[in-house]
Amino acid sequence: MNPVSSEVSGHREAFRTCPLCEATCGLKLTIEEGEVTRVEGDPDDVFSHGFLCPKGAVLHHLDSDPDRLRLPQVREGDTWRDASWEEAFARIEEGLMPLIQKYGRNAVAMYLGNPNVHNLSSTIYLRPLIKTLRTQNLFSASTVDQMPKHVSSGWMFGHPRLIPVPDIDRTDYLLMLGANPWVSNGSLCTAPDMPGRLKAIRKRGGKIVVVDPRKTRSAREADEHLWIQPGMDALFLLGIASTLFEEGLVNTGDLREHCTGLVDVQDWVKGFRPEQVASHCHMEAGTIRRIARELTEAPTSVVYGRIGTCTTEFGSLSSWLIDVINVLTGHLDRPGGAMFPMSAHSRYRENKKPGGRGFRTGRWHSRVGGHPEVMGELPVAALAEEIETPGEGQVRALLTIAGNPVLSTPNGHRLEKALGTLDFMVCVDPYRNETTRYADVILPPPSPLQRSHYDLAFYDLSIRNVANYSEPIFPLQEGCLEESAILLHLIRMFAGQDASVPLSFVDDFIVKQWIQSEISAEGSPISGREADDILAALGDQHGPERILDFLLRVGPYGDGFEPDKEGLSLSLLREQPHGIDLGALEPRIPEVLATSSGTIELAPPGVIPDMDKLRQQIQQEPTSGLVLIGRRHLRSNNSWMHNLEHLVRGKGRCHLLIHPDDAAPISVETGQSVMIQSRVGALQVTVEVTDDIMPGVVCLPHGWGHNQPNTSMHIAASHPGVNTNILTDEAVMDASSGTSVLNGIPVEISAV
Ligand SMILES: Nc1nc2c(c(=O)[nH]1)N[C@H]1C(S)=C(S)[C@@H](COP(=O)(O)OP(=O)(O)OC[C@H]3O[C@@H](n4cnc5c(=O)[nH]c(N)nc54)[C@H](O)[C@@H]3O)O[C@H]1N2
Ligand SMILES: Nc1nc2c(c(=O)[nH]1)N[C@H]1C(S)=C(S)[C@@H](COP(=O)(O)OP(=O)(O)OC[C@H]3O[C@@H](n4cnc5c(=O)[nH]c(N)nc54)[C@H](O)[C@@H]3O)O[C@H]1N2
Ligand code: SF4
Ligand SMILES: [Mo]
Repeated sequence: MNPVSSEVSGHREAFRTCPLCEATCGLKLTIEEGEVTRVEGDPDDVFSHGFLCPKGAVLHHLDSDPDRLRLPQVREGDTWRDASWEEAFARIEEGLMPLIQKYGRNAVAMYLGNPNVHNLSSTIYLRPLIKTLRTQNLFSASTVDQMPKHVSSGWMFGHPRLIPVPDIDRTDYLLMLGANPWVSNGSLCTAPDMPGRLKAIRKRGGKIVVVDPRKTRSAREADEHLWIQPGMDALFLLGIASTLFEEGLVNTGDLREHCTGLVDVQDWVKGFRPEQVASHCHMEAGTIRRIARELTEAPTSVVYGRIGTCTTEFGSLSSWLIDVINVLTGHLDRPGGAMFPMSAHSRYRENKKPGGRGFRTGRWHSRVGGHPEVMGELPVAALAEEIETPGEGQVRALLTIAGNPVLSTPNGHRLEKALGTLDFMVCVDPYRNETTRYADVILPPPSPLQRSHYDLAFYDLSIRNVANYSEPIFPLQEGCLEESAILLHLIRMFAGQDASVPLSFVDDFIVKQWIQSEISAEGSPISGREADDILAALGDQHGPERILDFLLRVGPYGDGFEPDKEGLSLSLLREQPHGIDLGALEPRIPEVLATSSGTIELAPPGVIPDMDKLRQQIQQEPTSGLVLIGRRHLRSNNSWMHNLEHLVRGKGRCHLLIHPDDAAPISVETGQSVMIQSRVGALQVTVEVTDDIMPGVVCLPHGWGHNQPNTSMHIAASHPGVNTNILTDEAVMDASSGTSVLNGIPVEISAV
């Protein structure tokens, strides 16, 4: 299908931020005769300076993919048909509202997937949707990803979104655990052109050390690669922290006056000397000590950990230790260390005193497993049991938005079975895939080229303060709905309003709530002003643009709605298609701290149970046996981009990496198949024998397994691969955050 363009003929260039991953690269699109004919990196983008990866280069293929749904789909038995939006919403109302009336709001669960955080409409309208649905059964991809980092940030800094990012452009020493930014392009560290920025560290005489059970591209490009037993980062980090105290290397500098709990930390880490932890990590004690010293000897240094440290049993503990070490070396909140961004849309308060309400979890618990709520969410690993288990509060319906939990969450088989038993399921998704094939109704959002973009999520995790707004490349195709409008329909329905209430009324209500909360906030630039005046100043804008404009104008660089003040606004951003660079990160402690004490709370009680567990674990022999970890590929993006021919063609990639020492006993060679079995599942997969993986570890990527009936992704189906999350175990998680253990899964392998 040809994209509709505002230009019927001729040639034009357009610029937009790539919404696919956290790197936020600027893209330059060439449009001829109403079609995108080329996507390049935008050389003038203030942040990415022309960088792009193979996924960004085919962004337009998502737009033209014939399998991408353009119209709502309703299911009749095992077949699907197009439906009008009116019919689709009516069917949803008939399906969901009686369940809510009969069983209460918790009967409807919601799962929010990863692309939501790359979408302006979702980052704005999901919050009111969550508020109006008011279910305790809220799940998201966060609990198969970064939730441990939210928890440790909540504990230490008082707010789960206060995540310090490694200042990689200025650091002299980067200790990187469980991340492969050469391939992932960075995560919880928004920095387009990660490869270039990492190379620059070494070029200026700095050092990079990578800790990973696999010799990844990032490990190869580093000065040093250290193998680690999967799941044991917490012990390695405890070894470093104990060395810093023992060898008198702790130097918190002028952070000292803003920290509490230092003495407790010293006491807690004592029992984890490198000599006590090394064998469990598969490291040398001397190496751990040396790394600890190097972190303090370098003029600036930073420890950065990502998904390999989060999706393990001690994810929150590891995330906490990473920032503890950054404090102990005196590099938290300092250039070249780990710093807090100040995005253009952040809620900055003039003269704010440090401190706030602090961070709490466990305001409710999951019904079956008793898991504590974290940031309003329950662990997605518990979704299946909440659907399966009868009784009051049972989940009977599911709304997924931009998620594919069948492929991306543990024990996919169990979840699939559970989805098949639901009374009703709705998916907001552009594809009929492994998850959405269970839906009664699928509501498709427009393609990325038909929507605007501003990265509300990732400019808060960015290594520079940057703002960039992208206009849609093409107008909305006829018959399509903006994703914001889809969400507003759902909000209106859950708020108990019928179609006689215009969506614009619901939208006005939402923007007025934003305005009201800002007006009543102390230190806000519009504190005490009249709501109607602010609303009037926003003019005739609507939808996400109006709210974005509002956020920018009351933000730290905004005009504060002062007629004579110069400052950021959406209209100003619209004039800058290559973005605006707002500068390098600056120290923000103590103003930024939101703990109840107003300090960095270094010794949160939440870490104690896991420390006790580890203390016992190191008394015993290290466990042996094969464990499974994951990996990513540059041409892949979780589960959903395998329908683009350019990204999947060539040699298959969904194979199991195995060390020669582990392949020999079962006599398998590269290209042969093995059975791999875990507690929860088994599958057959082709192996690649390589010493890029540690002995005792095997590695399989996630996001594959596309050969399912009743899906409609033809290219993906012809490159199916296998679903590694058939093997991952829903019963094991990081208890503090509810995050699944996706790395370090015990498995057995046999030849077939
Ligand atoms: N090309 C591409 N880019 C992506 C994505 C994608 O699918 N493809 N996904 C995006 C998303 S959603 C995210 S969250 C980010 C993730 O970004 P990253 O965190 O950089 O993700 P990975 O590339 O999976 O790197 C994780 C590394 O952890 C290692 N590892 C596994 N277990 C352990 C362990 O116990 N300890 C240590 N130290 N290391 C371990 C793995 O071998 C792997 O090299 O990437 C984003 N970018
Ligand atoms: N074993 C293992 N499992 C993992 C991981 C791992 O490292 N190992 N990584 C985990 C991580 S970090 C993540 S983030 C999760 C991802 O988990 P999910 O978010 O559940 O899965 P995705 O594959 O990102 O699927 C995204 C879905 O959103 C749809 N979509 C794409 N764009 C849009 C849009 O604009 N609007 C809407 N409404 N829908 C859209 C796609 O069609 C797809 O169905 O997977 C996790 N699973
Ligand atoms: S690195 Fe990420 S943001 Fe940049 S082009 Fe690739 S997918 Fe897009
Ligand atoms: Mo993720």
